[in-house]
Amino acid sequence: MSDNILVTRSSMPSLDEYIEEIRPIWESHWLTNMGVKHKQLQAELEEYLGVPHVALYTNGHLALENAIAALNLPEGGEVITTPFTFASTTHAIVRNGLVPVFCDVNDRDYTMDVTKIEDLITDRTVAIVPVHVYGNICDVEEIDRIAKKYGLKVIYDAAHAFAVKYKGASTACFGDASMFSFHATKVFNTIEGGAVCFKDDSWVQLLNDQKNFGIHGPESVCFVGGNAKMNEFQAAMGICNLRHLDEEIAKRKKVVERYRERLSGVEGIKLSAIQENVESNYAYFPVVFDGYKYTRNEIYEMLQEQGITARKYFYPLTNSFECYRNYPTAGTEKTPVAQHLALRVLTLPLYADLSLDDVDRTCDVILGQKD
Ligand code: T4K
Repeated sequence: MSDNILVTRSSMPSLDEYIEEIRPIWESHWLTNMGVKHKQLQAELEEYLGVPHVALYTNGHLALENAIAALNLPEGGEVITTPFTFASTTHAIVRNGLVPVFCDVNDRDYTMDVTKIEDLITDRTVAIVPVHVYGNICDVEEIDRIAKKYGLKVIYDAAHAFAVKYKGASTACFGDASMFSFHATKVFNTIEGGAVCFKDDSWVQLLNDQKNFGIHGPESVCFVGGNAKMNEFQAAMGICNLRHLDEEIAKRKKVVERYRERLSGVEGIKLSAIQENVESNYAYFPVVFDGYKYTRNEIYEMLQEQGITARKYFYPLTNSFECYRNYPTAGTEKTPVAQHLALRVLTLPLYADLSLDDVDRTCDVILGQKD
């Protein structure tokens, strides 16, 4: 049993395996700009996810920002999204000159409450950016129906949902595009990294140019692009980690099962619903303390005292951020379910190598069974 328990811990290959993978990079001196490892990882991910196209990025945030930019939406257009997420989702919308309109979430799996979307649509609405929060899958069928009815674009923030399947299909298949984060804290990591998955063939060149300064050929710069390329060392880490991913997810599953065994049915403790037709990646284990003998903040402190780190993902809501104070669409009162959750949720330690003893130690503190 370890002393301190972190909220998560990066999955890594053995050092020998990584060295073997980076040796050709070292020997060739080709470090970035869509080199051999970049192309290899891209092809492996297209096959793993069963999608026609994957574009790789240096991080998930730039992947999302670029995917939204590729839609070429009119400045000031409204984008329906959720505030129960990491800062990145809302920032990616705003940094594209668009206005976030916050939809509440449901209290079963914490994804966008699809019954509230249509009420938020105006003649300025241009897109929906839902979040598969904690790896829980949004109601993709209803979102698709609404998007078609009103002619809206859909980009999924699937940062947490890599390797999740719905009805046998990868989460990468839904909407106009899906973004994954491959950050060190994610189920699958490339140190920092991200991807956009899409079906439209015309986006292949567009996304390539966009993440490489808008350079279209040796003497042609066709638009104002940026720099968001994944480098060769990141790609090599991804190639190694992908080999072990299924095994890592199986280990995470055991951790989650133990948490559920210990915490299910306890009065005042609510666990995220197990979704039908979904193969989970066991990315996060959120617990909502609602009417429990201790408050969320008390539990957080009690765990800290025992050297156990939990996280208040996602508190505060993005619609309460200082930088959005002047937006008429901001304000937590417009998303009461999300606010209720944000004040009560803790995500517990979860990673592939977390021992079941450490899960028990965490649960003992929560249940007040620590002497
Ligand atoms: N959309 C959503 C819904 C997201 O959640 C995120 C990112 C994004 C978009 C954007 O994707 P990226 O641009 O990040 O690819 C973390 C991550 O930095 C962030 O990726 C993630 N979501 C967010 C939910 O959490 P922090 O600040 O909470 O992480 P930090 O540094 O406190 O680390 C937490 C624990 O992880 C540490 O206690 C130990 C472990 N750790 C951390 C690092 C950095 C490792 O084991 N290895 C490491 O290298 O933000």
